Amino acid sequence: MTSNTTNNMFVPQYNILDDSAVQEKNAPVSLVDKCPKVIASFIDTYGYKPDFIAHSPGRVNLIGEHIDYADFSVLPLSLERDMLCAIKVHDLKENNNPSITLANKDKQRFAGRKFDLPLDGSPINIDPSISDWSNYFKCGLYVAQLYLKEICPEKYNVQPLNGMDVFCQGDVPVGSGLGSSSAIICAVTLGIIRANMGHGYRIPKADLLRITSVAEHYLGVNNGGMDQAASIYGQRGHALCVSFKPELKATPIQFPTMSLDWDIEFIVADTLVEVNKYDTASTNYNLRVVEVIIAANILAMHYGVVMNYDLSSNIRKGNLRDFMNAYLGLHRSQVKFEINDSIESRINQLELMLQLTEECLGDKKNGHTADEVSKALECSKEEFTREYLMLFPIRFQMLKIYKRAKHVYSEALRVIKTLQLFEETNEQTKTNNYTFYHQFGELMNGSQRSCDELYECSSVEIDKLCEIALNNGSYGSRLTGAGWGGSTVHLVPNGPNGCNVEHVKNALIEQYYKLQYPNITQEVLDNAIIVSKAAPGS
Ligand code: NG1
Ligand code: MG
Repeated sequence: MTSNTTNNMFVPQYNILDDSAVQEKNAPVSLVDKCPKVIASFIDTYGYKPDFIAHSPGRVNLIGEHIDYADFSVLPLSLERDMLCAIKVHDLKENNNPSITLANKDKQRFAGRKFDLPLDGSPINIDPSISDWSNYFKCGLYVAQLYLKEICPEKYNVQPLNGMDVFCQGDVPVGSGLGSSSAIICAVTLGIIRANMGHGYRIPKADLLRITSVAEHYLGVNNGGMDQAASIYGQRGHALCVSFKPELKATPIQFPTMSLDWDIEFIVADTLVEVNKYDTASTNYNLRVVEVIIAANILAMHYGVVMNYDLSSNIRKGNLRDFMNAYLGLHRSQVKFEINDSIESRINQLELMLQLTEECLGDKKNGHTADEVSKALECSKEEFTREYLMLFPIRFQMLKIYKRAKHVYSEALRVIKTLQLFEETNEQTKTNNYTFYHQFGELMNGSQRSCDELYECSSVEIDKLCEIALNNGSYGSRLTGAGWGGSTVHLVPNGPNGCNVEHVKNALIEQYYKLQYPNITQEVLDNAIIVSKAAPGS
């Protein structure tokens, strides 16, 4: 079938998610383009048409780095890069031996797979020790099946799921911190639910987030749920405020409108330096996690408060958010501001935490030794080692408690100030608010400085990309994701003819990519720079 006929045959309709996406009458431009292609590939592979397409995007974090594991809100955005799964459900009559066939557009990296579904409705087996793309599919399948058992126990506790043929087509770069794994998991989960519950069933987004946020745990990844929240709740023209306490949720916040012929876009530029976040010899994501847990416990000891934390978490120690809540609970009557959820109060709370950090930890700005930490925690070195240093494999010379805590509280404060900026600008209902973007850019730059100087998670390559972008018209430039390599994000105004975006993009190509990687191919370059507005979610 030619792409012309497929073009006419597919009219995207939203009919499974319960809220915003359903109301969106027109499909996003990028999907109008991609859907006919995935349908054509499906037909090429299987010889017949799919029943439907499930879709979920990747994400970039705009501000709020390395604070999700301290339970402070972060501000990601879903990208116009996504995973599409075209699916044909097998005829029920032929379903006495149900199976799933998987094909992927990128056959080279992701070869075809086929597996049977247990006949008695028991869950599929996932082996985290093998690294295969079908494991992500299986994670989606697994949590979808648990959900189906929850809503229709009489059926799904005894019956197998429907068999199906699947064709996956994704353009979220894999392994550069843009949420490719959650894009596939969310798309698959939706697809499985639709394939079994049929066309009329609508899953609430909150349920989809609840079930997918833990899906990667079956592969041994203890992620926090920011990626899935962004993928599911994405909305055109909106960033998302993902918060973790009292529960995981994502609230869309609208970007202020610009004048008619100006628009704002984000450039996401990959350093092309791949990092193994969990490598103890180099970057040490886990060391940061341990340092901020220690910081929370030293603060709690110093100020005589008892932290109240989630016992179900695998780190039963309390974090910097737990310390803040415990401290404010104890000193409610002494603090000079009202404690509530308003932006003003949250700013006051975080400013107070920054003061306490100075007061309690500021005499050791360059770090604590293990002996000094044990003393501050009033425990023996053995106890300290057992309780804190065995949480994850880590190596260190000094524990940079002060710097890490200062980053977390100041970064959480920058997120709140960004929210405040959105709120104030939207209230003014100005249509042409460049001040907003300058101030937002400044906060992004502040985040980058803090990641560099206090959290020490930037790199020469990240710094270079940010410098070039800022010198060529970006309002704000910073690393996104864990850092030490991976991707950067740049806030860029897009004028008539796309002049500024093109200008920044060309500068990055000429001054970074071509110098750093003289033999870079066009294909690698095309994948390294993504220009995207906020895209709709699953
Ligand atoms: P990336 O590098 O985008 O996978 C990681 C963590 C996030 C968050 C950021 C830093 C994983 C799977 N994700 O993101 O939860 O902590 O670093 O803000 O490790
Ligand atoms: Mg991931």
